[in-house]
Amino acid sequence: MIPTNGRRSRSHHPADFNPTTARQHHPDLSKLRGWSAMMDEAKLPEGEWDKEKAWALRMGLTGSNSLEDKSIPTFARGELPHYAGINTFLKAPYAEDVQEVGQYDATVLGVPFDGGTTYRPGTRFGPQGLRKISALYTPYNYEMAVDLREQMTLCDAGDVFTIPGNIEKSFDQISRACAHVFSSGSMPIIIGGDHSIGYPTVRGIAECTSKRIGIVHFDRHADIQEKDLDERMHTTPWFHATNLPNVPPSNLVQVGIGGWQVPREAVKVARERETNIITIGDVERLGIDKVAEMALEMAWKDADMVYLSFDIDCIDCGFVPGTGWPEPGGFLPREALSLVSKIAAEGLCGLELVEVSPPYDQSEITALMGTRVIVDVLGTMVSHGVLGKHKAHIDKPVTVPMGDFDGKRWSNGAA
Ligand SMILES: [Mn+2]
Repeated sequence: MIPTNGRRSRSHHPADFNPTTARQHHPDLSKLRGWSAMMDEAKLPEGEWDKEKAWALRMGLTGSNSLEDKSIPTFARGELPHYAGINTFLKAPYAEDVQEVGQYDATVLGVPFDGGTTYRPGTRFGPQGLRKISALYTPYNYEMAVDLREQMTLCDAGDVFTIPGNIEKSFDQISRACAHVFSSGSMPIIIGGDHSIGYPTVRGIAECTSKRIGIVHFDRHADIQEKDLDERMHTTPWFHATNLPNVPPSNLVQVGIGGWQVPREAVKVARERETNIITIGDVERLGIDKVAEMALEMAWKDADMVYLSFDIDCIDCGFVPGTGWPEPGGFLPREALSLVSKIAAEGLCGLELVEVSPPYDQSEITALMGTRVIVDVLGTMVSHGVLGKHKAHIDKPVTVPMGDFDGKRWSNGAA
């Protein structure tokens, strides 16, 4: 039984209701999401939160005698307080031993690499920037009526060891890490890093399956030329990704493209390969719902799973100043969040959030927007029951052996 708190009665006209004299702006509250979300909260479990609080007391000692709330430990552990702690993404458990990621529905993987940047650097600090500001979120979303802590398992595996100044070695490290996470069955959530990582992330996933992968790519830029400044930079990921045998360009959907920063070289490749470009003007004319429908149709056509690559610069640069190539005229935040949720609702095999550059950020708003995209995607996938749907298509498991390291992880003493 859901407590209605007497509010449902407002939707029923009382006997003395007179439509001619009654004021008309008292809505039927039961038609508002504000009301139904309030009711839906009562249906969510909270056992994991109880477990986390018990764990925090065990890990951080019970609190001082003077505290009335006996769930508060002496040392900050777990979600609370939001301003304290050693931050993982969303304060998820740190999977220090990456052999354990398969125990989680999804794994956050930082890729601190900006060696593919052709203008503003700094995205190597993106993973740290997102983790830091992600601490202000709770795992619960009121409007969606989801609680990620209760309804899914998430870990943060830390960062890939990238090699500054060597793009190709970094790509190899990134592909290996992504293949490890993906083949474990956990959905990789990759935090960049510049957009050059789009190629090695998809390559790592693609090698774990014989099935066909579609890509939905949010960006102001097309990112599909072969080389830039003689290397595979952040302007080139989709040229190389769509060369992979199971990642055909016909399943690449590029949304939000436009402005004065799309190189002609990229347009030529997009034309030759017949990728699908939906400009920001198209979005304006057709509307979010129609664009979502079209993008899903093209990305999923004969494909078995879809990967989402979200460049934060697809949002108008007034909202995301901390990025590598700012371009005015992009999505408004509510449009981008709405569209990305509609894409995620059909299921994803992986997500990357790239091009957040904290050194250029103001008040962490760009990192906050990036965090929001990730949690909205997760919340949508949980509420639509599609998290893990892609697992059925992992048919080429990759073994990433532990190697010969067998010593202690930490020692202050003599060897
Ligand atoms: Mn871009």
